[in-house]
Amino acid sequence: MIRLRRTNQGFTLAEMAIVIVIAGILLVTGVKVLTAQMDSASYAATRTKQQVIKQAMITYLARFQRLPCPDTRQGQGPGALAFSIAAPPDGLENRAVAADVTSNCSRFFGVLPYATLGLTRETAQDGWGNLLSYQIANGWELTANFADTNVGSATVNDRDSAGAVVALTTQSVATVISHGKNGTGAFTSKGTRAVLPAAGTNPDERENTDNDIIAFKREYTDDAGANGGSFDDVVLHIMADDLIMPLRRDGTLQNMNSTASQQLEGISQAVVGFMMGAGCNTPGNISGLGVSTIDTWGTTIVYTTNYSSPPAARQLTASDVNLNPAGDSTTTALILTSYGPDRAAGGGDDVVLSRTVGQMRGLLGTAYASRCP
Ligand SMILES: [Ca+2]
Ligand SMILES: [Ca+2]
Ligand SMILES: [Ca+2]
Ligand SMILES: [Ca+2]
Repeated sequence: MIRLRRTNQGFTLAEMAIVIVIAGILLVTGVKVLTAQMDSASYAATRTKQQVIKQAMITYLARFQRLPCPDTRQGQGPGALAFSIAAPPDGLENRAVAADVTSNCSRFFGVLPYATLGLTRETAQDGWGNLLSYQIANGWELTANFADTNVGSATVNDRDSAGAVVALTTQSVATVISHGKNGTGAFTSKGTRAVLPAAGTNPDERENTDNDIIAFKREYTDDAGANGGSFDDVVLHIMADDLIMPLRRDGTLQNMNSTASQQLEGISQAVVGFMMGAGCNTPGNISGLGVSTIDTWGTTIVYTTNYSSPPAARQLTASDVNLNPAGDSTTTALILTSYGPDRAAGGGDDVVLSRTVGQMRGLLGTAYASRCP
């Protein structure tokens, strides 16, 4: 009798071992793939949030002609970086003088002032849940400094293929920094701060955590032996053009000019009103007319009248040599000047309103005939 051969003899130990090894490889590979996918999702989420933040900064600049200072402590008090579990970041900017937007930033570097920018805290958290850091070049925090010709003064460095430091720019305005997957130096919404990157082995990531206007923006590398150390920070640096060009395109800057023109028109009318009640005397200055004399860029508007000097007699009279000619349509009687975005006389951006003697007479109307001497 022929004994049937068993067809299913099971796996030998050797076969089992091979299966386990293969399963192990597949598991490790699978976990690696999954981790890589999660990492890449975290990087993508971080970059998306940085673009949202850039848009919020453009909107903020359009509204206030300045950028916010970093958030360096809870509340709006001035002073050093001081977060704790009892006093975590609040997303509100901190200045040298508490809540005074005409005072400088107390620090160049801190947490992104998300609440001041009108953003949620969630928007200020990178793909790993840490708060984004924020760095701002000196001057951009003050409305009084705003000019559409301004550039920044912050340096953003990279490294070349030989590992030498090369500046991507020395005119960056602001930098929004994610401290990446390792999160070293990042602030948490709880008020804690992750241990700083080691100055010796990770100088470039370390540079992204201190209080100055220098930052590094390099390609990702997990090579600890690379010049400047490994690098996983996600850095968005914002140039003046990134902020100004959208304001040019949407007309915000032109609106500032037309606001200035309207303001000069209003002051001119107030001057005429004053003259009607003052025997056609022009005011000695325009500060007491009940209208604002500070222009849209924060500079005092200059008032000039074309009267014989000394301007003891400010009357629009036939006896005034400068204002004499009846119906004169060329002699200038009144000039109001806004120095424009550059806040300095000239430069091609001044906004000027000028009235001739004839125009002033027209504005005074019958008052000129009846009240002017
Ligand atoms: Ca704050
Ligand atoms: Ca990092
Ligand atoms: Ca730095
Ligand atoms: Ca000017």
